Amino acid sequence: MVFAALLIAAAQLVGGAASARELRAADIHPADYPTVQALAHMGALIAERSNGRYTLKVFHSRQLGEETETIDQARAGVVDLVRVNLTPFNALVPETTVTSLPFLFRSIDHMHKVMDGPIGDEILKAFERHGFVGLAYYDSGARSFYTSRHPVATPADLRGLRIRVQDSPLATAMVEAVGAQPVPLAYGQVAVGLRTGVIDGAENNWPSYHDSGHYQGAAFYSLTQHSMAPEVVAMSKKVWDGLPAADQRLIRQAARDSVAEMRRLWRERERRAEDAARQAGVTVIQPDKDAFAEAMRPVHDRLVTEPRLKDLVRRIQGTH
Ligand code: GTR
Repeated sequence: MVFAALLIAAAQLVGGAASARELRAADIHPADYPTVQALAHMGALIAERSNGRYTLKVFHSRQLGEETETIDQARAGVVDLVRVNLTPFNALVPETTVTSLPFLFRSIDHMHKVMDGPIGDEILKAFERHGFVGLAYYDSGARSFYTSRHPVATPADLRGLRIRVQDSPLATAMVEAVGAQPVPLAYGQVAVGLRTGVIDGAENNWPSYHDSGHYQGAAFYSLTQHSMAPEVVAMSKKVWDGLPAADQRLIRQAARDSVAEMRRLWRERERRAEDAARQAGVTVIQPDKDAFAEAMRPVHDRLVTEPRLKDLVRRIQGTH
């Protein structure tokens, strides 16, 4: 009896190993960044809950290229999952233009309330019409402008400066709205762009500003906090459609369950990055945020024209 049970167990092990499927995820951040750590956590949950039938390998540090390249790879099914910011998805998934709008979310709590609820689910669902399956949102804090030449306290201080933007029509329009010159540049080029003077500034959250060395080329950090667009974990629909429904559920749940761990890591890292940047001698400016909101206001109407998307804006603003 015992021997037979052992044989069955061994056969299952061999069978399990033979059919183990490696899912591959891409993230541009380094191995110790909260998004990458959270994906690793998600991978551990997937391996455990599938009894090793699935594993998740995370290609971090731009091993598979820049963010927009990894989006293309996922759409083609060459890579299974991507963790990217919502803004590079703007041109592909129209709903994400709404969540990238400047001064849309009133606070991180407001953003969580919206994205953790039915509106967030609706936006994740919208990815399916465009070749992806939205699984979960990860935190990204608030994005603020930073510059190399002089401190920025009002929109006028940005006038004429070359500001790096993410690959998105909205990001471009937002920088134009304050009279600066938008320069679309891959994330991996920003640090060197700032140091060499190819660009005069960029905008990002504390961990990206500090951990990617942007502060070394741009020592004025102005707390405009104009965007709170979170990150998204999305799967290739091509790959997804080939998986059994039970495994789809398992993967989705693991992504969702990794969010709490992500938020814990994020809070810690955000504080640490801000402290480190301040200690390195960065000048932090409290700008006139209302003036930035006012200057960027026309972007809402210019970029959000469809009634369906206008309604989404209204529902987000009306969430308390
Ligand atoms: C970071 C984000 C990245 C990337 C980057 C950028 O905050 O985590 O996914 O979008 O910003 O500005 O390109």
